[in-house]
Amino acid sequence: MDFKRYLITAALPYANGPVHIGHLAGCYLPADIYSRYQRAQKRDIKFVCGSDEHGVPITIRAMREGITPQDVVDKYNTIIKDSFEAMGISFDIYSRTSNKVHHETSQAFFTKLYNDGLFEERESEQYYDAEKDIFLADRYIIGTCPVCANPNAYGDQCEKCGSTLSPEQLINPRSALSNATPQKKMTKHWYFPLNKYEDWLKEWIVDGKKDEWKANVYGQCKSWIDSGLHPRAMTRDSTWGVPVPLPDAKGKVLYVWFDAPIGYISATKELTAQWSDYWCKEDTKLVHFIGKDNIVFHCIIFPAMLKAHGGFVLPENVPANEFLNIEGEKVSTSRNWAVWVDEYIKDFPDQQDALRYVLCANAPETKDNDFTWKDFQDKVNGELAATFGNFVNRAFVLMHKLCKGRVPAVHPDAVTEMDENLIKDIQAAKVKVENALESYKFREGLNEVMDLARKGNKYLQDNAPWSLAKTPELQAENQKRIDNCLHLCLQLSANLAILVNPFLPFTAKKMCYMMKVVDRMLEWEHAGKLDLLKVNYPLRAPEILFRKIEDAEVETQIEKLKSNLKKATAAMETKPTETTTAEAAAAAPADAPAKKAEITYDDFAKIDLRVGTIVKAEKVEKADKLLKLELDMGNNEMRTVVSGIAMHFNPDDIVGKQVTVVANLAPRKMRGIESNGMILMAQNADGKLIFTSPLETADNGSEVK
Ligand code: B3M
Ligand code: ZN
Repeated sequence: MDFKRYLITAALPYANGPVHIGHLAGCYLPADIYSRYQRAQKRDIKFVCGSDEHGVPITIRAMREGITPQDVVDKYNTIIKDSFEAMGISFDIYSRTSNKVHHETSQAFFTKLYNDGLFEERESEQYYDAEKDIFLADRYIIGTCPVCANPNAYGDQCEKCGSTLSPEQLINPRSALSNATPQKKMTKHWYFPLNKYEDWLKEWIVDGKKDEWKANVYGQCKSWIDSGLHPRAMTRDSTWGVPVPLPDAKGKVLYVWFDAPIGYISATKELTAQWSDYWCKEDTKLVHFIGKDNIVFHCIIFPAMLKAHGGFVLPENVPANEFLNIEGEKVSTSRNWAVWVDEYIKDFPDQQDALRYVLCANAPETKDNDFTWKDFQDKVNGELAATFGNFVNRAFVLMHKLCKGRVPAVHPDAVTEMDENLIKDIQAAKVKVENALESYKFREGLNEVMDLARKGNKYLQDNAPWSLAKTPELQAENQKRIDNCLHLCLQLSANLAILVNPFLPFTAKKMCYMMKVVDRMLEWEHAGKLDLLKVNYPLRAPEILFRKIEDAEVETQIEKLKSNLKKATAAMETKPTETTTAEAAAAAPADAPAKKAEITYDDFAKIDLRVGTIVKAEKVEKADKLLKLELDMGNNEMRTVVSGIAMHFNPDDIVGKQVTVVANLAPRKMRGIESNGMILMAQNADGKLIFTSPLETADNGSEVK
């Protein structure tokens, strides 16, 4: 289809904390590159985003900081917005879901589905805090982790050991609000019948998007659809959110994943009176940029909602990225293992493009990728400065020195094959970058731009105009070659500015200043042209495009990461920690038990599972839940493992039992005892732990596969 307009969205970040560079790499940077490119193509585009200001993570943060949820979102909305602006993320609007227009839009959406008789009403039992008279999301239930004995684990996850939990698994569960023991109480919710859209989704995605969507996105969708879709509750018991617009829904709000994507619509409404052109006309290309943890919501649930409502376009593509790790480890906001954008900007003012470059060059487009400060330094110094910056700088310096500061003429009688080849390269680069960007391959696109800069450097080196001008006599003799060479280098610089503009807009702007051209030169149609700078036009002296990153700066950043981690880990010992994912946190009424995210075989293969026999078990002093176990691991190896099973077994009863041991788990100290591994057990619905020893006795130390 020939699209007349583009509607580009980037995931609405939760306003419960600042954004980190993983967020940038995951969706905001690619979305911005794409939007800038489309604008340069002079296409009709709207690029919308805003803060996601509802959901449990925000109320948790408020509780912890002793402020209201409104205070939380006001604070972080500002920080996030400023970070994006500073990094040059060029939203047409950055809105927020607490706005009136959003409340109205999402309520109207809900009401339409309700009036169409779409929702199923269901009653289910839900945890409840009788003291505070309030239903409790899983996150609001705190207790001791059965795996690592962390006394402040959440009802959905232990942030210390990373285990996924349900409230039933917690030892001594208590309400985070009052410390009361949670009870169960009936509550009513409205369910969206996702199952009824299964056939349609199959046709639309499984059959329809196979060759278009990225493999990671398509694969996740297919596996969701293949495993069967179920009705999903679209309301929650909470005081924070968009109120459910029904008379019998006091104390209930829209599920945050119901209202948040509608936020894209509300933001467009706020942006333009023509919003419905972008949302309702078939020839709009709707593209959602997101991180991989949001795939199901954008590819399955939201499209089904749009379809059920009727009258809206559906996403043409959802180019989700994988995750960016930091220094080889997964980002963790609770452990403060992250590079925060607002801090980067303070530490590296005016180095936005350096970060944009490294994040795009390392973008986790097809698999998780790693950001390290050393690599940051290498890429900025060794590629950006040494290749791109160096080429532009030399072209300008030489032009000032050998061509009187003006764009030299071309002398047709002195054109060489090298000139002609470079011209072809310039023209080809436009097409290559364009193809890459149209197909969401941003790393490839950037690489093509750098490749052209590399070719420019080589051309300059091979032609060496400085050696043609060693003496005034020599220069006079060679002036035609010198002119042709520098003319071409300057036209190439202008082309580089156009091509790099979507990726590194601050740099493109500086280059325009140096070339004394207006921003219009950066329009995409000008790429590939060789008359962008007029002959005899005086140009400014070059500016340094990229400064070098010093060793000391890198060391400071690495130190900062480490000390942040230390502080956060110490804080975790004493109080419950910051929340990470909100979907996990929302008080999900009676949906199927949460599945864990899919892992690859390689992920699995990292775990060394072995059989061991408990030869000794004893209580750990002053720790009700812990047993210290001595395991015979075969091959004369004995191991100490501290396990949180003391509430379930007498030490004497379990001696002699065989267990499966996670044998390569990093050692960890508990109550002063170093634990070297973890034993695996099953847990019944009533919370009882069961040994899953092999039916037959295995040799100690044998591998479990
Ligand atoms: N706020 C989740 C996240 O930041 C969520 C995205 C909403 S997009 C409609 O991961
Ligand atoms: Zn734990």
